[in-house]
Amino acid sequence: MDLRVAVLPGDGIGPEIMSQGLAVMNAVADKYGHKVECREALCGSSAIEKTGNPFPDDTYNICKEADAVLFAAVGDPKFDNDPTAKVRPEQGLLAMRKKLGLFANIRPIQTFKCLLHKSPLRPELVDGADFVCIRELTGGMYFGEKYQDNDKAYDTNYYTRPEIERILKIGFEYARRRNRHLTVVDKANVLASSRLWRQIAKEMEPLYPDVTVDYMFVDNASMRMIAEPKFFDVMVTENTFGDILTDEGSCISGSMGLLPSASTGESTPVFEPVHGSWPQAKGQNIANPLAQILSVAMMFEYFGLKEEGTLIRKAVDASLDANVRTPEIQVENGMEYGTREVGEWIVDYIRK
Ligand code: GGG
Repeated sequence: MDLRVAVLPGDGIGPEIMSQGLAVMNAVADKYGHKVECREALCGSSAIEKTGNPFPDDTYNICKEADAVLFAAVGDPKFDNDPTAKVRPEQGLLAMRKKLGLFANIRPIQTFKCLLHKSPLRPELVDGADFVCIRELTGGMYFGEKYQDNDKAYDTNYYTRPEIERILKIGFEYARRRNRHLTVVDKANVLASSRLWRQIAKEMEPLYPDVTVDYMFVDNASMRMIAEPKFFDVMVTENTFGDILTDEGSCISGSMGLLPSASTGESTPVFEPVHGSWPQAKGQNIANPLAQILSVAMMFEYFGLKEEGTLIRKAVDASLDANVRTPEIQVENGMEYGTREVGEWIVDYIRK
């Protein structure tokens, strides 16, 4: 297969984890005879520095012309303490999602047998937990009308029926491909937007008689994820709730550095780690590249290249089993591997 991939390393640890993601992608492409053509583009803080825009038109065009976007992370603390900053790196990510119409963010919450003890939860609670959070990605508070002055501020959690219907449809269909259990997460006891989500989900239920649906308030869902993560199969929720709940999901897996994601919708799909740019770790070769590498697996799988995805997953499992791990998941007294060394080990495994 011929694939054109737009590569957006972004900020902080982004370029380091991206290098490893690309090395793994190229090793798999070589092994299976695929031709992958990469074009790198700016996004986030580096894009603001060079162009004043966190998602420049050139980057948009490169993404639009590609079959897939491989994205790392954006975010830079220098914007946090600058109240005069008119743009922020994160706006680049939001602009990319909006302009490419990527309304569905698929975030699998995975566990790895050998990392169960790295979860702050009891191992028997997380052992076997395996669910997918489908996060609506182009609506809600992140995109609704905003206002801020010195005395007041607001964000608007705006959703329309078509926006809700299309993401719920993805939730129902995903549940059908898994264990036919869909949890709709909202705050319908308080929020009007959530009440519309719930009403539409109930209207759609008869179309999917084979799917068991339950409705859960987001506060209850966040508790249930910790108390009983194996309850969940597919969870569908709005933009803000999904962002927060999936970080919580990393506690089930054992590290933020393990969660990949795919964002799909109307145009080129984007594959990226759930985590951000961890600026404090920039250049230290300590960031876990596995979320980026697993995002490459999701990319191959998206194009129907199942064996390629499986090989990456097998290599990741093998690296963890061999204790080839970055510091945050290393066993006590184990040798610590850097971002680069973990990536190189996985590439060697794939080339074997
Ligand atoms: N790889 C994801 C990333 O860079 N996240 C930083 C961020 O700003 N996230 C906000 C969001 O995902 O909505």
